[in-house]
Amino acid sequence: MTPVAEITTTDLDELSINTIRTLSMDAVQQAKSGHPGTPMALAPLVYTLWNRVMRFDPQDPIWPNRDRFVLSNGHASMLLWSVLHLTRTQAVNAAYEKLGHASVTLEDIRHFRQLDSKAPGHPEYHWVSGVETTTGPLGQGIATSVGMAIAQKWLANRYNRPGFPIFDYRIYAIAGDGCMMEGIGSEAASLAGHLGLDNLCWIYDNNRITIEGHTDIAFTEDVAARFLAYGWHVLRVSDANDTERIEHALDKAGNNTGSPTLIVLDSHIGYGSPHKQDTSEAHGEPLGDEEIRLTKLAYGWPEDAKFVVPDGVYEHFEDGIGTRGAESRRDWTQLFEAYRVQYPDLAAEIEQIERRELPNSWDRNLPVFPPDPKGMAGREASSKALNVLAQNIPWFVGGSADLGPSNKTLLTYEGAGHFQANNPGGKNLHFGIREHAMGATLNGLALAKIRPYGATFFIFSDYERPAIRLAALMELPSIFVFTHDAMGDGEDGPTHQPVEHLASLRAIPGLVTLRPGDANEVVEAYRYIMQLRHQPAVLVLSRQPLPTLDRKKYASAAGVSRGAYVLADSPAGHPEVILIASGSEVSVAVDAYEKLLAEGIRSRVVSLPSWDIFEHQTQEYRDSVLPPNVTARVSIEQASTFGWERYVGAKGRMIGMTTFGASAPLKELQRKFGFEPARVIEIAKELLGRG
Ligand SMILES: Cc1ncc(C[n+]2csc(CCOP(=O)(O)OP(=O)(O)O)c2C)c(N)n1
Ligand SMILES: [Mg+2]
Repeated sequence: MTPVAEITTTDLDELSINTIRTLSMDAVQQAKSGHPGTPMALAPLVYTLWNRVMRFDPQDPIWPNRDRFVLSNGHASMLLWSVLHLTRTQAVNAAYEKLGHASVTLEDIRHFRQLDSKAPGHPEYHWVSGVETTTGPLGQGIATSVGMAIAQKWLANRYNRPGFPIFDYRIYAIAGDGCMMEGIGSEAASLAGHLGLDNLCWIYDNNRITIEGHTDIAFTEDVAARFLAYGWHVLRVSDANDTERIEHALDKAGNNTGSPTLIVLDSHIGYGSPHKQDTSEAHGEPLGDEEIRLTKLAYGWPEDAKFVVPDGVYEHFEDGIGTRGAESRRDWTQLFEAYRVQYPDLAAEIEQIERRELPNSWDRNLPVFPPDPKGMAGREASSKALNVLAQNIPWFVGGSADLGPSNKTLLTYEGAGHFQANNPGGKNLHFGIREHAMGATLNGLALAKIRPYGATFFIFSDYERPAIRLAALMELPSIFVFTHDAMGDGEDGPTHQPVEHLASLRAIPGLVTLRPGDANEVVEAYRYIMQLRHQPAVLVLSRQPLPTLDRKKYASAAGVSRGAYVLADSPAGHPEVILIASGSEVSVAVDAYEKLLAEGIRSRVVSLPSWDIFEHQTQEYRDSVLPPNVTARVSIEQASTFGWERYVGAKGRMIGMTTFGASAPLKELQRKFGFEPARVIEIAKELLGRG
C-alpha cells in the first residue's frame, strides 16, 4: 500500500480512476497479452457510472432490481475486473448462494488471462460474479442489453403496483467502434429505438481507432445521425476525462422518457501514454515496461510500483457505490417484504422467476394427439404446446423474426397481447427481420430470468448462430424454435433448405438440439426443454404434416426425454437391422419397418430426436437402444450425413444429404434424395446380404 497524504475528494476520484488504468496496464503487461488502451481511456467513464450513478450492491451482485452493466467491447475486460475488484463485489455460485469471498481478487488480476483466474480474457457470465453477460464477439453485448431492457419493461408492467416499483432498474452498455459497425448492433439499435426503451443507455466509445488503425479507412458514417434516425435520444460528451459532464449525460439519460439514449463519448485510446495514445498499438498489445513507466509518470503514479491500490481507494468505492448500493438494496428488500404482504401471489411468482423455477402445474393441459396417418405439422403441434405453456407460465414470452404465421409461434389466446412501447405487458414479441438481434435479445431476456423463445426458419439459424453459441456458453435457458426443418418447403429451393445446420448445432457444447418425429414428440420435446434451467435448446420442426404415430402400437413419445428410444421393435426381439431416424424421417423408417416385418426381416426403429440428450444417458441405456452387436444400421435424416457415422458404425449406411437440395415439390425431392421407405428397405437388405 502506498500512503497518500491529504486526499481531497477530487484527488480520490482521480486516484480511483488511475488505479483502474494502472491495474489494467500492469495486468496486460504481466499477461503479455490483452487490451490496455481502452481501459485507460474509459476508466473515468466506468468510475463515474459505477461510483456515482449505478444502483448496484457489491455485497449482492444478483439482487433482482440492480442496474445492469454490459461491457460490449469485451476486449476491454480489465475495466470490469478492476471495478469488480475495487468495489469488492462478492462471489455467488450457480445455485445463487453467496460464497463469502470476493469475486475478483488482486491475485486474479495478477493472473489476468491465466487458467482458473477470475480475470479471464473477456467477460464471462457464469464464471465471474458481477458479469451480466458474456461479451467478446463485438455487438453481442449491446444487442443482449436490449433483451434486458425489454425484460425490465415487461417485469415492471406485470409486477409493479402503485407505491411498489419492484422493478425499475436501468441498463447501461459500453460499445466501441466494432459494436457500432457490426450488423447485430444496428439490428438491436433499430429494435430498441422502435420499442422506445428509455431504460437503456449505450455509451459509444468514439475513439476512432480499431485494430487496423484509424476508422477513416472503413467507418466514416455519422453514428449520431444514424441513432437519431433510429429514434434514439443522442448526447455527446467531447472529453472522456470530464467526469462531471459524463455524470451529467448519464443523469440526462436517466431522466429521458420514450427513447433509449446513446452517449457519444470522444475518447483517446491509451490515454496518458506518451507514444501510444490515439494509436491502434494501444488496442491489443502490452504497452511495454518503458512506456508503462512513462505513462505512470504522466499519471503522477509511482513509476515502478505494480498492481498498486493506494490507500483510500477501496474505501472511496465503499463510500460511493457500496453505500448507495447497500441502501438501495435495503430499501428494496423492505419494499418487497411489504409487497409480499399485499401481493403474496405476485411475490411468489417473482421468487420463482429468480430461481428459474416453473409454476405448479406448468404442464397441465398439454395436448396428447390421437393417431392420425395424415397427421400434423411439427410447427402446428408446437403452436398448440406454446399456447398452453404460455398460459400456464406467465413469464414465458416469445415471438418470431417476422415469420410468426409460418413458424406458428403466435400466442393467440385472449389477453396474450403484443409487446410494444405502449403495451409492455404483451407476451408476443415482434423482432422484425432481425434474427441475429433476436438471438441476443432472447439471451438478454433469459439473463433477466424471463423465459424466452424466438423463431425463424431453420435455414436462418445461421443468422442467429453466434447468439445461440453464447447462450450455450452462458448456460442460459433460451429457446430457439426453428420450423421448415429440411426440404418441406420444396419449391423454395436450396436457398431455403437446411443441410449442414443440424450437424453444426449439434457440435455446440451444451446445446440441446431436438428434432421431434411427430406431434406427440413435439409436446414431449417442450416438456423436456421447459425444465432446463441452465441449458439452451434448439427445436427443429417440420413445415409439413407428419403422421401422428399410434402410441398404443409403438412406444410412448415420453422416450424423447432420453434423446433416443426404441420406437418399434422386432416382435421376437433380436433385431437384425436397426433403422435410426429423426423428425420427418421417423415415419419413413416406421413404414419401412412394417414392410420388412411383412417380409420376415427383423428390424428395429430408433427415434433419435436429440443426440445431445442421448449422449448423456448411461452406457447401459444407450446399448439397450443400439445394441453393439447389431452392426447392420441405417440412418435416415434429411440433413447432412456429417457425424452419423457415430451411430451407424463402420458397417452401417446413411441416407442423408451430401449436396444442396433443389427447387421442386417435396415428393419429388424425397424420391430424388432417397427419403422413401423403398430406399430404406433396399439398403437394409443390402446390409443383410439379401439384396
Ligand atoms: C465479431 C467480432 N469480430 C472481430 C473481433 C476481433 N476484434 C476484437 S477488438 C476489435 C477491434 C475493435 O475496435 P473497437 O471496437 O473500436 O475497440 P477499441 O480498439 O477502440 O477498444 C476486433 C476487430 C471480435 N472480437 N468480434
Ligand atoms: Mg475504437
